[in-house]
Amino acid sequence: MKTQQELRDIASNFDLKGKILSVNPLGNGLINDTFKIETDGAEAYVLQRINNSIFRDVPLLQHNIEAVTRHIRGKLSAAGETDIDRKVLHFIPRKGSDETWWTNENEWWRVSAFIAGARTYETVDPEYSYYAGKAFGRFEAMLADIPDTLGETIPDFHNMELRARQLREAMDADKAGRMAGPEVQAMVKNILQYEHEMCKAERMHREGKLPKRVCHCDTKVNNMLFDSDGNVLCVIDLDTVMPSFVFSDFGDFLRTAANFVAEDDPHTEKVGFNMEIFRSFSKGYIDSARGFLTPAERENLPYAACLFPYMQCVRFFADYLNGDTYFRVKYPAHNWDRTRNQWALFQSALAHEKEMAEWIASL
Ligand code: GN1
Ligand code: MG
Repeated sequence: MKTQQELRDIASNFDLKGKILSVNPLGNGLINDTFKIETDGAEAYVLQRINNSIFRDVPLLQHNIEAVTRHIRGKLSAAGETDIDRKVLHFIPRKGSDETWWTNENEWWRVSAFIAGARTYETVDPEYSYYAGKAFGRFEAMLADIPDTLGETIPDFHNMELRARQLREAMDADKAGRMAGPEVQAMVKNILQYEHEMCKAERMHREGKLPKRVCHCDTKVNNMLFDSDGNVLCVIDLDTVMPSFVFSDFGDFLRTAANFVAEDDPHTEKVGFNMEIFRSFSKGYIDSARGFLTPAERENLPYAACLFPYMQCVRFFADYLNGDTYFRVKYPAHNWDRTRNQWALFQSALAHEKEMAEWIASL
């Protein structure tokens, strides 16, 4: 834990307006550490320590983010939008530099302008899901013609074949000695049964049937800012913006928004895939993405809705077996509860796959 003084010292490396009054924790991400900086002027800021053991190339990551935010700002202004500073993130350079990060070679930090009067939600109703679908579809649509080539900030981030391989490695190494239990063994068996089916996207890509596009890749519900009237302001948490399949953004939103409970709720009997959220989100998404989606992308959206609970189940499970080195945990069985939860969600999504396909075809 950093002291107030340490945080203020880090923040003072950036070109901020006003005098820093306080630096306090903000939000509940599982990877980076986030703080809000209050100043004596009109501006407030968000200070973040970028988790460098996960994001190994921070300059590449910040170049991606700057390219994306620059491109979106241009699109918004060309469309005659107002209040653009609240609709796209803005990163603050380090003092005396153009670079938007500060490092002591051990820790990496950055600062963005705080967007006032914005809220995040952990759950959404059907109406907000529709807006969220439109916003993520629009995000991808705006980035369809970005001139910059973006790097992969986490190579093969949503590659299911890699995630399955990492699970096998975790099983073989059994670093935390958690493999023996009968429930863990049953989970292994369940997961492996669907491995081939769930790796379909990678096969389609190799066969030239599925493109990579610039996607957000972390479309959790709480990565979207809404204003006080419920309008979407902007998409945040841009560290994972990179080339991927559109399935990433579609599937990961539903993974969080269409679950009746939070992703770590241990009461798996309450977990389920909410079709009402699915219908409104997919309608919004297709309303803005219709112009660029290929038939293969569109037809496979129900697969994407199943893939992401499955992939997240595999990732949480591998981390549980590795001894919780990746996702922040609050108690020893936290990743195990997340694994069971995502497995239950995957089962429920699978049961609705046909119904999803009919709905998508009707849009
Ligand atoms: C992580 O940082 P956060 O909480 O927004 C993770 C996502 C997972 C998510 C699960 C870089 O996102 O991929 O879906 O946790 N981000 C990274 O809650 O691994
Ligand atoms: Mg987040």
